[in-house]
Amino acid sequence: MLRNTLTRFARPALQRCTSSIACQVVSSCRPEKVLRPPPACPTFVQLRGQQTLGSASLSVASHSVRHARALDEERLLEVEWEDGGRSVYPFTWLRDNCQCSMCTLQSAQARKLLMSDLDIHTGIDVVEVTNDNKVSIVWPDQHTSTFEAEWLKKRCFSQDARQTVQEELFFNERYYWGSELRIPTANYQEVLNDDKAALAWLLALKRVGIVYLKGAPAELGQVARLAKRIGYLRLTFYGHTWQVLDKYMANNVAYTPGKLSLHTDYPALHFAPGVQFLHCINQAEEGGESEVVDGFHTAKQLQREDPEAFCTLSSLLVDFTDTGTDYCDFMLQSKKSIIDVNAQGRVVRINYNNATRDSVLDFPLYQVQPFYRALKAYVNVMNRPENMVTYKMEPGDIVTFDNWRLLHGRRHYVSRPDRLRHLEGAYLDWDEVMSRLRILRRAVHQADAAPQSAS
Ligand code: OGA
Ligand code: NM2
Ligand code: ZN
Ligand code: ZN
Repeated sequence: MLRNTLTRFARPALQRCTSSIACQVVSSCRPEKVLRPPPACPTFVQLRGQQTLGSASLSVASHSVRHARALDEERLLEVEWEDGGRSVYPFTWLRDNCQCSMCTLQSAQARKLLMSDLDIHTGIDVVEVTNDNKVSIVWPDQHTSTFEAEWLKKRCFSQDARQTVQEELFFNERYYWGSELRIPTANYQEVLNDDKAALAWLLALKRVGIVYLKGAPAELGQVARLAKRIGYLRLTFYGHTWQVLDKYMANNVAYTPGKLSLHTDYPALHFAPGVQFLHCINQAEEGGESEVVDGFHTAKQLQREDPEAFCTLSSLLVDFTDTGTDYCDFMLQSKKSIIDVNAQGRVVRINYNNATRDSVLDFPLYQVQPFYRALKAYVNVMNRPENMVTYKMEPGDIVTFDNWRLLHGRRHYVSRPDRLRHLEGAYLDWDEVMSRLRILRRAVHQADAAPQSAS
C-alpha cells in the first residue's frame, strides 16, 4: 500500500500506467509551465521553447544507417537512417570523440585525445558504412574512427534529440504542488533492500521534492544508513548527522522548542546541501508539527502576481551568517539571492532562513525598503494555506526532501522531561543522489529486460 502512493509519482521510469487512480493523482499535480520573464527585470534572458515533460525512462531503440556521406563544404557528416530520418555531425566533433583506444581510455570511458592534438579544421578523406552497421571515417592523417549507429543516434544534434537525452540525464521534469499534495510515501526497509523501491523513492524525490519513508526503527543511525544507500552524506559544521533537540545554549534556533518559520537549511553555505533527511526518534505530545511548501511553485506564483518582488528577490544578494561551535568552530558568511534563477529564467534554488539572514545588508539605502517589501510578499505567498502541507512525524518516520526547492518549518512544541522531542538529521548533495538515481534506473531496466527465470 505504501508503495502505491510512491509509484504514482515514479511511474514513467517504472513504465506503469495502468491504474486510473495513479493517473488521476499525477494529473492533479501541475506540470511546470515556462516561466515568463517580467518585463522590467534586467537579469532575465528571453526563453526559447517549452520545458520538456519527457519521460524518465531510458529510450530503447535500434537504429540502422542507410547511408553516410561527408558534406565537405559545411564540414558535416550526414547520416541517413533506415527509418528515413537524417542527422548531421560536425567533422570537428567526430574527430574529438573518436572512440579508438588511442583517443579514448576505454576503462574510464574518458577522452585521452588532447585539445592540443585536435585539429579543429580537419577534413574527412573517406566515409564508409560497414557491414556491421558502423560508420567508419578515415581522416587526412590516415587515423581511422569507427562509430556505432546507436552511439551516433543518441548524440544527434536536433533540438528534439538533445531534449530527450537531457531529460534522460537530468530528470528535469517537475510537478508543482500545493496543500492538495498527498506526500509520496514508501517503506524504509523496502527502499533499503529493493532497487525498484529505491528508484521510485529517488524519482519522486526529484520530481515532487519530498518523499516520506515509514517503518524505520526509532533509533539513531538510520539517516546515515539511508545516505549509504545512495553514496555518502554531506558533512557540515553541525556534524555528519545532527540531533534536533532542545539544547542548553543552543548554537542554532532549530535546537530550541520555538517555532521555525518556513526556511531552507543552511543558506549560510554558498553551496547549500541539496537534500535533507529528518528522522523522528521521539515526538512532542504538544506541538512540533511540520510544514512544507513548494518553493518553486510559490516563487512562480510570486512572479505572476508581483513581478517586481520576484525580480528583487532573484537579483539582490542577501548576506547570511552562522557563527558557533559544533563539529568544530565556524564563522560562515555567504551572499545569495533568495530566489536563484538560472540563465534560462528557470528557478533553480531557494535560499532563505530568516534566522541566519545577516543584519549586515550590502545594498544602498534606497533598496532596503523594497527588499523588505519583496521578502514579505514572498513569505505571504508561502504561508497561504493552499500552498502548505502539514503533518506530524511519528517515531520511525523519515522525511526526505529537496532542500534547494522546499521550504520547511516546524510549529513550536512543549518539552516534557519524560518525552523529549528528538529528530536526527543528515544532508546529501544532489550530484550523489542523481548518480544513484541513474544507476538504479539502469539496474531496474536491465533486470526488467532480462528473461524471466522459470522458477
Ligand atoms: C531544522 C528543522 C524541523 C523540525 O532543524 O532545521 O527544520 O521539525 N527542523 O524540528
Ligand atoms: N541545523 C539543523 O540554516 C540553518 O541553520 C539550518 C541546520 C542546525 C543543522 C539548521
Ligand atoms: Zn582515435
Ligand atoms: Zn530546517
